[in-house]
Formats: sequence, C-alpha cells, structure tokens
Amino acid sequence: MKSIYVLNGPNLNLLGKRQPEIYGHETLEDVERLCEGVATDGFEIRVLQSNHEGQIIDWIHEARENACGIVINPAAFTHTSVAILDALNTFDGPVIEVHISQVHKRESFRHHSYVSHRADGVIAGLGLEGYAAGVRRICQLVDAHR
Ligand code: DHK
Repeated sequence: MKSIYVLNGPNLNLLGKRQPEIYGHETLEDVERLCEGVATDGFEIRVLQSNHEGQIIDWIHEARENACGIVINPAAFTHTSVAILDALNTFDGPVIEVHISQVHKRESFRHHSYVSHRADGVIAGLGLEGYAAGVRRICQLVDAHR
C-alpha cells in the first residue's frame, strides 16, 4: 500500500465554517472522503491539517519515508514559507499544490507562491475538486513509474 499525504495549512481546520463564500460549505472530512473515492487501488490517503508551520515540515520529512506523493494546500504559508519549500525540495515524489479559491483573482499578496517553485502541478479555484484532481494525478504519475 502506497500513501499519498494530503497536507493542509493554517485555518483549514475551519473549512466549511470560515468564509464559506470563498471556501465553500464542505469540510476537511469531505476532502478526505473525496480523495479516498478517487485514489486507485493500492493507494491510501492520509489527510492532515495543522496551523503550525513546523508540524507541516515534520509531516513532509515523514513523507520522505512513508509517502509516494504529496498534495498540499499550504494555505497562507503558500505566500510566506521558504521553509516549506525547502522541505518539499527534500521529497522525491510528485507534489501537487492546491488552492480551493482562485488566488489570482484575489489580493496581490496571494499571487506569489513559494511552493510553486517545487510543485509538479498547481490547481487553483476548483474548490474541493482540486484535491481530487491532485490525487488522481499522483496515482497516474506513480503508476506510470511502477
Ligand atoms: C487558503 C488560504 O487559507 C489562503 O491563505 C490562501 C488558500 C488561499 C485556498 O484557496 O485554499 O491565500
């Protein structure tokens, strides 16, 4: 069984309650159900969320041993964290960056992403469907290399 880590940054624990006009009414449990529904045979999904940068970095280090791919919504850390970029640069498998909202239609400080310097794919503005697309892509890429 290969693991795909689905990592979520700050405030995404409030998904469904926080600014639903931007992030929608669905929750992280819905993200988990959706990702599990699209993962192909032989892949397991681990959805994790933290409000703390260091915890996300520790999970990326853990993924080096335990995961074949990472889907990451770094939330606000997208725009600030060289440390998360550096951690992702230590990971060998595919990395897909997801934003629920269309960040390029929003404030200019959301237009730059440190994580995009490493990501193999970037999805913005598809709502939770972005996570599903990320998982599908990782299954495809990893299966192609088996
Ligand atoms: C989520 C956040 O919390 C913001 O800080 C990002 C991202 C956008 C999202 O669209 O999922 O700017």
